[in-house]
Amino acid sequence: MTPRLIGLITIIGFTASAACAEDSDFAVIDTDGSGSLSLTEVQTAAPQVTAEEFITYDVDSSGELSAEEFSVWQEAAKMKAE
Ligand SMILES: [Ca+2]
Repeated sequence: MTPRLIGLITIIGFTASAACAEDSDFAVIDTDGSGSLSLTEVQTAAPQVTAEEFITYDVDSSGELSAEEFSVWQEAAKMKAE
């Protein structure tokens, strides 16, 4: 596989992941209603999300994503997809 093809596949994969996050509502993902998203909750909605990606946006290292952290993630995903 050529590096260019691998890059293209990465972009397509990321766009799919971003589109998925965009369609998901914070409250829908927060299945236990705790007001923050655990990695398990995020992966239930978007199985392609890695723990590494999750902690990148867990700015305060609480182990969960607040609504604010989640929206930062969505914005970042949107910008990368464009
Ligand atoms: Ca929760």
